[in-house]
Amino acid sequence: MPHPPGRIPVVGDLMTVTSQTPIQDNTRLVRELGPIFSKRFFGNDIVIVAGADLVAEVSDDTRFAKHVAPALDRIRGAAGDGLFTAYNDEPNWQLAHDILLPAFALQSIRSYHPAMLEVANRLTVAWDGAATDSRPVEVTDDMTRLTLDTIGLTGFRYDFGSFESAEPHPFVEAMVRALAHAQAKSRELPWIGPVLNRGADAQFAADSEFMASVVDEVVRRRKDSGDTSTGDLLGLMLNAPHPESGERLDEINIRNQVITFLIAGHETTSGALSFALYYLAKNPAVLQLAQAEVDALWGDQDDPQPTFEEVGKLRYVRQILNEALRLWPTAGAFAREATVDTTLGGQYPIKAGQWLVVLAPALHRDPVWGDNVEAFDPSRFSPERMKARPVHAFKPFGTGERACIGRQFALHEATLLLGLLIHRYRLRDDADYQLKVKETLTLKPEGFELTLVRRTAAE
Ligand code: MNH
Repeated sequence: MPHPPGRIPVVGDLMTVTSQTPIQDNTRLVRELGPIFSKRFFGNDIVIVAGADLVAEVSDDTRFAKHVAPALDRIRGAAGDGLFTAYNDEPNWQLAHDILLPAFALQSIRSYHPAMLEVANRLTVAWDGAATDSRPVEVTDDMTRLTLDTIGLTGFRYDFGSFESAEPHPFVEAMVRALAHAQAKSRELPWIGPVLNRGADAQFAADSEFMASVVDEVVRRRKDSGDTSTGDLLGLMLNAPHPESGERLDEINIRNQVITFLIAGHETTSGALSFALYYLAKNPAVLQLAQAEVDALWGDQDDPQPTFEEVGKLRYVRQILNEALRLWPTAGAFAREATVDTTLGGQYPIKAGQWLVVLAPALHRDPVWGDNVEAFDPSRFSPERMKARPVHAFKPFGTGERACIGRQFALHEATLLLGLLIHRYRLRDDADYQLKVKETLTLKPEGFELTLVRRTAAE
């Protein structure tokens, strides 16, 4: 199997040890080494797959299943057997999945729409102020405020009030540090690493404890309210029995689920929105097409309040999001393990239990996407062009039964917001921002600012 040049005995492929940007490094390596390669790290081989054919194979649920890879396993220190970090054979996965699935039915997402809109209005109030003062906005920070408040209100009827504060909510700070630590720990040097990282480990424990205390507060408030309805995530967690067995989630698992949803429910959507705005600012022709779409709905209205149905009509805006998620899938990698002895690509024997990493940014640059894969072109997601492509060529939400449960939630929230922003503002990239992608398990543009100008009917 191909591997990076310059492999060192014992240590292995050194690049792995030092890098703060493993996803981007590995994506570059795919260009040099091809659609499958291995990386060695102190005697452990990690196999990375990125070719559309190979990913189609590892997406075959009769041969492969989700694997909780080392970096994700570290998150279990905070999220335990919550849905995202549960092992396949932990009974709480199926139990929680069945109990919580109704929170992601179409009718439920419809019921979240007013809260999503309310938070979008918080953002436009803040951005209108910045526009009036010609003050640039920190796009990524504000997208994080928006998505955190949205999951708080819709899932838990808890208000983080992120726009009322100049600093991100302390939950976000603890979470970002915990995720970065999990990424770093999974590539820590043997023996010396745990010693060097002692301080960081203590910080991770403190951050996990702080997140748990936020969760306990969220849960306590609901319990104190005497509200036992099952209309949102927290209501289902606390009050819904399993539809068949009648079994309920226990207290520890509820805590794990709340942390899981507070993290998974905002961090990746925030990045996706930030990348979409970056590409809109850099691609005036795309922005113009999107403006035509939103103007057809809301024309010269000064402050439109989109309905649930209208968000479904923003087809081109949805394509823009998909194209942003193609180039920068904000959960950049997920892992699969063989459930049987098998062969990959007709030549690589894989033993049952062996796992591989699917590298989404590299898959999304496979030749099936054409020969100009770096170009931002939302028309790739027109219905005709989608039909012409292999289904497994696009995996921003993972695959199989452990794929993202929040996909429709995220797409509704993000399409609503992008539609509103495109209608309301001209996006000025005064600083000529050069994309720098920060990796803390998830991907986000770092230091991205925009200057906004309110649009008037004619522009
Ligand atoms: Mn989400 C799993 C990406 C938004 C809740 N999510 C996954 C996986 C990917 C992913 C990839 C699979 C990981 C793996 O195989 O190890 N998720 C995203 C992206 C966005 C996103 C790119 C936004 C854009 N996710 C959301 C939102 C929520 C959410 C919003 C909740 C409201 N995701 C989850 C949960 C899981 C998950 C929970 C774990 C599902 C399971 O294993 O049962």
